[in-house]
Amino acid sequence: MKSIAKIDPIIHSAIKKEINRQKTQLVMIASENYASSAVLEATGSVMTNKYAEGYPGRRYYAGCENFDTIENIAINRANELFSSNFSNVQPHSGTQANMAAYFSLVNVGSKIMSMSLDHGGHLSHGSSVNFSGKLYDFIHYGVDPETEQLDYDEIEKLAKKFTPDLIITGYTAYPREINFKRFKEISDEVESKLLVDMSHISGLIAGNSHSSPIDFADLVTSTTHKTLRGPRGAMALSNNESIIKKFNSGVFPNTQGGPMGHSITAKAVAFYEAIDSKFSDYAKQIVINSRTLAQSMENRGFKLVSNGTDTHMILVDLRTKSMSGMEAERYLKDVGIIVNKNTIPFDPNPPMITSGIRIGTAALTTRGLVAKDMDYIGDLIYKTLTYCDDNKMKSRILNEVKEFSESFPVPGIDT
Ligand code: DSN
Repeated sequence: MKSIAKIDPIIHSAIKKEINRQKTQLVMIASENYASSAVLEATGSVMTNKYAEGYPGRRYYAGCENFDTIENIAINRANELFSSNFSNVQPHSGTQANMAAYFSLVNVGSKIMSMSLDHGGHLSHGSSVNFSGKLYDFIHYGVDPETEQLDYDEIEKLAKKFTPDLIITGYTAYPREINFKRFKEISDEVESKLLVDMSHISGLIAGNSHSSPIDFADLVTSTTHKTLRGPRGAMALSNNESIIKKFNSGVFPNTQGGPMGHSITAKAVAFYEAIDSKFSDYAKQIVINSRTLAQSMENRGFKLVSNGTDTHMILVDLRTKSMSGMEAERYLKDVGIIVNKNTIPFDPNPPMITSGIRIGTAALTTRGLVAKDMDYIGDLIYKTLTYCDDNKMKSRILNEVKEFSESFPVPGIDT
């Protein structure tokens, strides 16, 4: 960062502090990860300089030949990675990918069925404060109150009653495997389309640690920076040519202008890394780590939503601890363990307070942590939340976390 240091010391100093934070804290936000050095280099490359509205071979600017090469490679690699026929690698974010998805699958005002936000859905799946909730007629399903897992028979009943034009599956705070085949059967039964937003689990799917939605969904959207470990951004996949054509128009010119060349380049690199067989080992380890952390916390008296996990995340129900998610997030942050407060199903607290925390293992798995480390972290979390008024204990844990965290390399900094 020699140039930044020279011309903009204030920003240089802020980035240096962030490097230190990412190295000395335990990053356990379920939607975060550490991109590789190669992905970071691509993100910081000259590809950021180029305008290339349009798609490969059909641009509105001259000089796009290298951009075309890169975007075509990214598209082909996405298809290879997820065994899809068609893909679009231009969406700037998951929400923008979902916006283009709605524009390509249904009409404004159409009926859409999705998981409610407080049961694990996403803002762009019909929240009233998001464009989706304003433009479409959403109805929400949730999880079963007993199992805290999807009840496919209930979802089927609701779908028959509501007859949506589109059903959405794929969540931000649901720790269990999703049965995409069952969703396809339900959507066929009510003659609706099926959209899968696999943002959280796309790395697990790429690494064969979660079943793939591609044979069942009309369209699949995903961010690229979560378990998939690419740059910030998004993508879409489909096996249906007419749907992907509509999606392409839904992205450009409908909702986006110039594509972000640096991000598309970094997506291409990330897909290349995920095609490598080592990525399957990574995905497998994420789930092993998550299950070990779940067990470690259950052994120490914590209640987990759905009593476990099949993915990269666990959701802790803090109601038995008489502590809110907001408080737990703060106590953990004070010792360098970074998680986020999260609503749990049927949460009595509002979203700014919540009764739960969401914890993910994708980022720490990238740094090389394995099962025994997760058991240790479970103990650190237990001690932090149990002795939250004991300042001596807190400062001891803070030092322990720092020393422990620094012993694992950070991509782009140490490797
Ligand atoms: N906000 C992201 C998450 O943390 O799950 C999803 O967009």
